[in-house]
Amino acid sequence: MMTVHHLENSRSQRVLWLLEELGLPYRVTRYARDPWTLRAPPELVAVHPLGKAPVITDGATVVAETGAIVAYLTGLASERLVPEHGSEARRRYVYWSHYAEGSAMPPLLLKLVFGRLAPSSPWPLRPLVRRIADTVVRGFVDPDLRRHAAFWETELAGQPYFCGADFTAADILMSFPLEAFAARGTGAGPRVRDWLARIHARPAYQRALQQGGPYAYA
Ligand SMILES: N[C@@H](CCC(=O)N[C@@H](CS)C(=O)NCC(=O)O)C(=O)O
Repeated sequence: MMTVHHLENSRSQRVLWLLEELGLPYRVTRYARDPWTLRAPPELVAVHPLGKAPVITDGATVVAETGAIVAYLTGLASERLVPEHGSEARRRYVYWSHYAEGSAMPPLLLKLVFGRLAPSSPWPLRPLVRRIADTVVRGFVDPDLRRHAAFWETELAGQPYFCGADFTAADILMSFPLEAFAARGTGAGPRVRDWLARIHARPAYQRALQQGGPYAYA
């Protein structure tokens, strides 16, 4: 049976959710973050050299990177939750599957890192570091995030899911950046809030929460 190496409060929640949606058997090994650095514990390096979550092991096969794991798992499930080849929904599926980690996550991560700069600096430097960090966030990161948030609103206009009428695995990939964005209270729009409410109400999402333990974004 495959094992999901799951880090608390992390992207790997999406893999548990997908497995629940697909009804594939799995077991979970949970890892806690370091409370101060928030890094994954060194045990994860024994599973994959980058030491990040998610990673799945399926016999001798090790698959890392959420998008690659989603492709592996939907492949095992006869492409359920993946739109048909050649359709407009499939074109959108490929786009959103890459966008989630490639475009949406970087500004969210920058916001997280710059937010931690001042608190983790030696105290005499803190006011200066805070000013620099705030300048970068206000001048560069926040405008980018506002642009992404407006884009999500436009893309969800007139259709309930990112690829169209049907829920797909691309919605699962999009969940973490949108949850992280909404959790920061940085202005999620009405369509994103509605989409979040609908995905959170899915029974498979709720079952995945039971499997994963602490998750601050639901
Ligand atoms: N693009 C990768 C990102 C993996 C990643 O950064 N995972 C985070 C969890 S949200 C992690 O393991 N962080 C802990 C660390 O870097 O020590 C993916 O989607 O799998």
